[in-house]
Amino acid sequence: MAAAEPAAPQPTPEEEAALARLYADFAAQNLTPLWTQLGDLMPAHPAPQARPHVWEWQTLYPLARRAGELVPVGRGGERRAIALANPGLGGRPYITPTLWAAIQYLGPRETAPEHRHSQNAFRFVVEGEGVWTVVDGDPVAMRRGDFLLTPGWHFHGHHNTTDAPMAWIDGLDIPFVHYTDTAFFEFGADEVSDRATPDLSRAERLWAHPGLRPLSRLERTAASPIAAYRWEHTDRALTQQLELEDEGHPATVEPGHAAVRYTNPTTGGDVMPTIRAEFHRLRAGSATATRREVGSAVYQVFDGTGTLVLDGAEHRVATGDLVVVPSWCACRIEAESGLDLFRFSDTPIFEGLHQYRAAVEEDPR
Ligand code: GTQ
Ligand code: FE2
Repeated sequence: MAAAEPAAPQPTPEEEAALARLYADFAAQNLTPLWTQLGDLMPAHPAPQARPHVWEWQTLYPLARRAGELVPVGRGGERRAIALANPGLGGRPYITPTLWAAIQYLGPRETAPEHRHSQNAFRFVVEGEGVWTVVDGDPVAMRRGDFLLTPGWHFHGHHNTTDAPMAWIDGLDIPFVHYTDTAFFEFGADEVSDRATPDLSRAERLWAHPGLRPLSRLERTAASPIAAYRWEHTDRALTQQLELEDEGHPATVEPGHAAVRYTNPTTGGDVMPTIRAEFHRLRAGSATATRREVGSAVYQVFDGTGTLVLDGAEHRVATGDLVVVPSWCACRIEAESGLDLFRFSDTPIFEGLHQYRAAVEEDPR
């Protein structure tokens, strides 16, 4: 910089009064000057309102069960789904600015009616079985460890075929669609349209064969046509990554950390346009690097215990617990026992818009 800047002249009382009138006239005309908002609107790096937070499964599940006793499921309310509301987002039912996460509870023999919406949805099952979700007339069994898709504008309803309740988590892009005023919704059948209970959906019989694509379906689709990604496949992939590492072959993300991404077989990309989903497995005693990423993510512990260190604060977690990691939050995962984690995020939105960034922090040890 050149010579020292002269001190700014003090405004006169007349100038101050004129300035106050100017701001009042701005407000009256629905105008806002940039210079009073710059730091908030254009921070040096993401400064999320969403906060890191943990919801414990042992707290969530009994609350969902109480809702099952008191609140019927049916047309109008549509779903007995209880959203995880990020404490930084002013009471809105959003776990992040883009993502919805909820625990959904279906009592014995209950049915959640069919509908469709432009929001993309998935289910992930941490415990239980006996519900079939019927997606565009195709019954899809839901069991422990399965990851199930209901991409936007596909009809879907759920029914519990057993005498035991079942709960699972839903992930949707409801906040993103709400903020952008792009939502459409339609009711479907009051009952599910097909009450068959096959082990495998038609979608899986056509699509879920590793590396094999049906020649009758060569077009690219925006969302994956695979209705269910079964636990046995996910588990086997992770087990074999760790076996390869044991044998001295590179296979893991970093030492002791196996991971897979669920993909759309017609593109090789993410399962749905707005949502990325992955499964991570850490060996007992291992830890990840500390990473920051543009976009927000949610983890559900599938099995085991460990600690998530989020912007330096330690959060202990156990099976079923859900953890939200806001945009650009520094995240390190430490496994106590072996730790299995389901993860979903809004990353495809920001990759698609060329806004994605990530950084690895120096190892503090
Ligand atoms: O199961 O169809 O948690 O439409 C939120 C909206 C679940 C569902 C949710 C939904 C559903
Ligand atoms: Fe739905």
